[in-house]
Amino acid sequence: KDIIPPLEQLMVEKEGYLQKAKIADGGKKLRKNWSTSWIVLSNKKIEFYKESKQQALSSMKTGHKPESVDLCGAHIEWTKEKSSRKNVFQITTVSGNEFLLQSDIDFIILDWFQAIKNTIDRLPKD
Ligand code: I3P
Repeated sequence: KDIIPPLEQLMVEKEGYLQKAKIADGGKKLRKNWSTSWIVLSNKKIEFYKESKQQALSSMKTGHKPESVDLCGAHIEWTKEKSSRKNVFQITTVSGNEFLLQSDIDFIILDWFQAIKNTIDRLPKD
């Protein structure tokens, strides 16, 4: 029998490591805590895995769920005010979750910004 990969795997648009800090959950401010995250962008959501791709793959087998962010109606913008770090942008979801993403490497963060922005722009706003 042919092995058919789950649809979600076919729709991955970009994946890689970034620095991530969640700063609000459902509109409620959180204490900022930067950590490295393996980030998987598909055509309608972003998944944040706590550590490496390896752990991400093994968590798929164990059924352990990553943090999943619905990009429908989300906003993305560069910010200089929310961090002392360079190359930081913020994603705000309809549900009031706020994430900062950062990389010291200019082209890496620019690629991610464009990819996420393109995904958001392609989605219905509500
Ligand atoms: C925070 C930590 C963050 C820093 C944040 C600090 O301290 O140093 O890295 O954000 O600054 O409050 P703590 O670990 O004690 O919570 P940046 O690295 O993004 O500047 P902030 O309060 O100005 O957001």
